[in-house]
Amino acid sequence: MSKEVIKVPDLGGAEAVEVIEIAVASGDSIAVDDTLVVLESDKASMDVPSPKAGKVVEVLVKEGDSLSEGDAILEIEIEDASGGDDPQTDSAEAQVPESDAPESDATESDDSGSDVTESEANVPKVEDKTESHQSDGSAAVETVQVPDIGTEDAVDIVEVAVAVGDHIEEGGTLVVLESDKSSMELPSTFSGEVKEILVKEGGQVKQGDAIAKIATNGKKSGQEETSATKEQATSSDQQQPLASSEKSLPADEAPATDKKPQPQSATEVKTTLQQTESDPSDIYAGPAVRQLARELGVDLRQVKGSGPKSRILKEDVSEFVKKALKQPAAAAVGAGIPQVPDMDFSAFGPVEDINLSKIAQLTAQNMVRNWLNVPAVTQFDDADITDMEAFRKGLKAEAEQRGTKLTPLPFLVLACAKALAANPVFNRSWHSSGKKVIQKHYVHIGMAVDTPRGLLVPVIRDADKKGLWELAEEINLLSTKAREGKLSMAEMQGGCFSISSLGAAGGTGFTPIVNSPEAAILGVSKAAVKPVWNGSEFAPRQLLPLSLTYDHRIVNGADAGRFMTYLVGVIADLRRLLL
Ligand code: CAO
Repeated sequence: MSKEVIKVPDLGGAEAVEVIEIAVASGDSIAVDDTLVVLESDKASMDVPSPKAGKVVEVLVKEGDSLSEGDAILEIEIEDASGGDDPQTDSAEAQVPESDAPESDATESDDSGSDVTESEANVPKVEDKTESHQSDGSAAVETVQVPDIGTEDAVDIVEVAVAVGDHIEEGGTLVVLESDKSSMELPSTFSGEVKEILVKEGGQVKQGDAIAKIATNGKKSGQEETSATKEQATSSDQQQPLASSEKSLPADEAPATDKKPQPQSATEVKTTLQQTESDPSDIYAGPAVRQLARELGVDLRQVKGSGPKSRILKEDVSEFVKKALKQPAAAAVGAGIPQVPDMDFSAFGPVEDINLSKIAQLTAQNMVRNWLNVPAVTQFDDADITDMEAFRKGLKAEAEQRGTKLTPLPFLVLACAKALAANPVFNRSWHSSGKKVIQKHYVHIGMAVDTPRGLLVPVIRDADKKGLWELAEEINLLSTKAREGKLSMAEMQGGCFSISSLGAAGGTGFTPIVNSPEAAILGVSKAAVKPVWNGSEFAPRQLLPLSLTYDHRIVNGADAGRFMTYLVGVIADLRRLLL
């Protein structure tokens, strides 16, 4: 058991780099390569990994401290000296893990003469990796490639910062890359017009991969360089890796004396954090925070940073998640919409809490979802059901013989099924891509059933192929099952269109909410006998108020007019169902 002090590794000459995050606490057990602290300059952030496994005795720095190479970070107690890198020393410098360093570095040493481990944390410089198709001063198309980013592993492309046709200046950001430990902007090595983007957001790239083609005005970046400089830049011993971008700071952080001669071209890769004050959509967060956000599925653009310069801290991400989890499920559907505050109604009189059933909670969520997602329009009309009612009443005795109940509803289901078949636009569903709708070639009709536990919508399959008796029996069966809580999930799925019949309850009209992803819903109100002008006189007719709410993304007003006209037509004259 021995104690060691872990120190800041070679920062490529950078000094006074801020501690933005302390990833461990006294008493923590840590493994080799676990992040101890995150350092950040104005251009880069880096995790400092532990070179030793053991138990943290004391953290010797605090957030906001400025550190330079060799400064003590923490004291660690090592159980087994053999577990460390160098049991001979009483202190250990945090190092870049072997796996992060390109093999070619294994035999190199940096300016300071320190060994490979230190050189790995070196100034990020890369050779010019671009390919010129033409270099005679006329227009040329250059391919920008991923430079040495200090790892042979593929890294994620989290942002493509340009579009085809954009003009980009040399040094302007082309893409933002992110590994599990750092993020870096990859600058263009040319000025010119972006001709082609060869990568996409969400993809991955490795050193040498082509990123984009830039049409330059013939002047290749670094063309002014002497050939000697160029040679130097491309020679193997100049291939200073991006020093494992996770571990190094940009060259301009290092004192001039520490820098190796570099070509004057834009071959320097700046491992800048995505931070520009001019663009508030940029995310200002360190790699550890980004990783946490990725793990939790948090969109960092929605998180308010509480750190210096509004940097997003781990606590901000945790707080964001906690808040999101506390939101009532229904409210979460309308995220971003101001909440109606809960009130203490007891201040105004006696109150009681009534817990909602699962069905009622789910219905509330679906209603909010559909209300917020569907641009809905409701169209009204009255169907003349005088003849239909006469016919229905004439069938009453037969219905009783059959042991069933024949209400207006089976007629309406059949009429809607036929109207749907005749107006297929109503049998479509919106696709979330916003680029297509889905046409259904079956006609399943849902019917809203009021049950003691809440609203349920069983579905009558292939309603257009069924006769009145069959429909009446199915409606009775499904509504009984709904009220008794015996509906299966399958019996509530697959609807193309819904009917909400409040006729028995009363009312002259209402605007039902579309049961999305269906395109429309028919509201049925209470039938009433009213005087209707027949051309020569007012005659008493039984009118059924109908309200058709439709998703205006799928259905146009003219479509709705045609549907309604067809519907009231077949209801008024059932013989039309035969046509
Ligand atoms: N106008 C006048 N009377 C009507 C009518 C209308 N539009 N619709 C039905 N009636 C009559 C029926 O004919 C029946 O009377 P008779 O027995 O004398 O024939 C009586 O009202 C009761 O009908 P019912 O409600 O038992 O049967 P139904 O087939 O009309 O409806 C069902 C079945 C399951 C749809 C219904 O019971 C129900 O639950 N409706 C509520 C739907 C709902 O809650 N919608 C709101 C959804 S959220 O917007």
